Amino acid sequence: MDYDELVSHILKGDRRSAARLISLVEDEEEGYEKALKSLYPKTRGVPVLGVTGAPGVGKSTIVLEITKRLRSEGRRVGIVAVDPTSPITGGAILGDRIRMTELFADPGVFIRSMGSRGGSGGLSSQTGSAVRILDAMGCDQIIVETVGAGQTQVDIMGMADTIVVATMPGSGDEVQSIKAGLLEIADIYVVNKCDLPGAMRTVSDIQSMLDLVEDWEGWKPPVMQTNARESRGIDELVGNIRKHDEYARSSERLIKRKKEQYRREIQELVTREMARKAFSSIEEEELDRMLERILRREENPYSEAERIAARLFSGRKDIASRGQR
Ligand SMILES: Nc1nc2c(ncn2[C@@H]2O[C@H](COP(=O)(O)OP(=O)(O)OP(=O)(O)O)[C@@H](O)[C@H]2O)c(=O)[nH]1
Ligand SMILES: [Mg+2]
Repeated sequence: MDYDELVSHILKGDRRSAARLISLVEDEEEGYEKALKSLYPKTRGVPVLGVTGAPGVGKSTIVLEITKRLRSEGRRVGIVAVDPTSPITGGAILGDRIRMTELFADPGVFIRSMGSRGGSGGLSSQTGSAVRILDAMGCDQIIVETVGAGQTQVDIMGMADTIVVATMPGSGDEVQSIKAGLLEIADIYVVNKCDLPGAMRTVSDIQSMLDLVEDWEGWKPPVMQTNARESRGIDELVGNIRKHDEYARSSERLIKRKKEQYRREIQELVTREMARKAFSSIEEEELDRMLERILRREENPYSEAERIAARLFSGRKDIASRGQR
């Protein structure tokens, strides 16, 4: 893989190369870090919008509508749809594909889906890399859509300048779930599907929840109504997103959030790097003998893990010697 060439194509705005590098990152292909290292200084830190919320509330429809507005201003938009619960990657979460088809023909829009591929679980660092690749490729705005799914989602949202939490009229459970996980991170609340009954009620539920917080330190999240399917309320939403972006760029809150995101990302990378180093120093046969000992109850996984980790720091080459006790 010629990473230098790939990087230079991406910097010229080549979408296919960007897609390729994102795949290499997902597959943890040998040497991909080299490309990311040389891209990082070229990124401009373009605005990142996060849109999150429960399944089916209309996130993709909102993203589609926002994107259409940005496109009418000639801005290039990169969209990353993340579903931490889905193992499907490589650019296709079917639902998003179908709903966003009208954007696929537009060369000024780049859409990518990412899921968790079991195993290493580095979804938030992978999403961070995808965002930077799109930034380096020349996108002026990046939008990350993620389904509400616990900590991973909160982590991923950490890279956004502005976070929209979307919900829809209906059960109070919905508002309850916002309370549980998303209150901390929301900059703007959207009650989508306001054409359905109960929208006002949901708005006032969220409002009264927000009223419990005494000090908003400069930004109290607005609660908005949209009907994304009919493109209503979107201009106001885009207006509030811009307002918040501007506010955020001048506030400590965003810096804190981004530092936290980088910290998690580095943690993920260190963990993976150490595991990789530790395992690459073990011969397959040696590993197999170790696993046999564990199976026979002569050894336990905890002590073996400790020994392997310890070797990283001591520089010792073999662990087999202990087997002969
Ligand atoms: N009535 C009504 N339906 C809407 C509105 N916005 C979106 N929908 C519909 O709601 C369904 C789900 O919309 P999506 O945009 O795919 O929702 P999502 O939150 O991205 O869904 P996931 O990504 O699967 O979690 C689709 O059938 C949309 O057409 C709205 O404002 N009113
Ligand atoms: Mg969606």
